[in-house]
Amino acid sequence: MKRMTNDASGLQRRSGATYQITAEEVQQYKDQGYLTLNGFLNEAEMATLDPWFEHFVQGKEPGMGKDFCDMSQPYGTPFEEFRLVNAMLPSHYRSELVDNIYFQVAQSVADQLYEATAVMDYEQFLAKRPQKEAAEFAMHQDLGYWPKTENTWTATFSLALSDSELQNGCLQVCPGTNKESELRNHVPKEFGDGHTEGDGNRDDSHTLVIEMLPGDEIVYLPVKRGSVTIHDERIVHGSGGNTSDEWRKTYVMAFRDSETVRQEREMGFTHSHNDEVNWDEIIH
Ligand SMILES: O=C(O)CCC(=O)C(=O)O
Repeated sequence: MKRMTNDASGLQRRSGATYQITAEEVQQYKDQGYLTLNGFLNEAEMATLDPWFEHFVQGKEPGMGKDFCDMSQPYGTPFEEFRLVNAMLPSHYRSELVDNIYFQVAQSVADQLYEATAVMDYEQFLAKRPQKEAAEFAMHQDLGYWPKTENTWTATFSLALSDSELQNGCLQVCPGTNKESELRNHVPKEFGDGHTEGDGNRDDSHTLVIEMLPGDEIVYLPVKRGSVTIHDERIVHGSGGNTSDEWRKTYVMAFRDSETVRQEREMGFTHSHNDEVNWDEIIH
């Protein structure tokens, strides 16, 4: 394949399901813990994902339990009041999504970012309702949500199904935090009505939050529909509310080392909110 420059468009970089990235981008991911890749999927490919996204975020998939929830509010919030709609593990519920084109192209990039074997660990659909200022995804490090494993390598892709902008609450990261030696302390999010997650047992909500430090600099990552951001497991990130008249729609897919995923499953951890695990015991 021909050598690519960082500003080459997606169309120039794609060959079948392979999206070629540059050595500079691999290095940027290692150093800075995030990356943006434009033109990841074309419009025809995006159109194969849209109906499934709508099916899930409109709450049409039965039997999801806590896998269908609002990440900005406690479990049990009525659907009509959802702000940050979250549907976990869509391809577990609908086999039509297994091995979809997004997965294939993301796998091709994960393979270039990682020198060992990267496998898809989990995916999720996220949608922010229009004019919901409180549809925030609380700042966190992904590792704060996950079990302790020796190898923590991760590449989490966020595919924009709608243009993702500052006004509708695009992803935001704190560069440099990916290099911090210690993971920050994650605590259950408080919901302002005296309702917390409840002693960290995750019965009431899944959402954790960290304290931001005075030196934390926020960089916003707006992307067009069909483009992706990728972030690692240590970078402090989250997203703001949606003050626009349009939905923000995102398809998240995370790749981790194959042995890490095997260890997670051995602990009974699948990234489903319905997992019956002792969260206090296994989580970082
Ligand atoms: O896209 C967002 O709003 C946040 C997603 C996120 O935090 C994640 O995928 O780890």
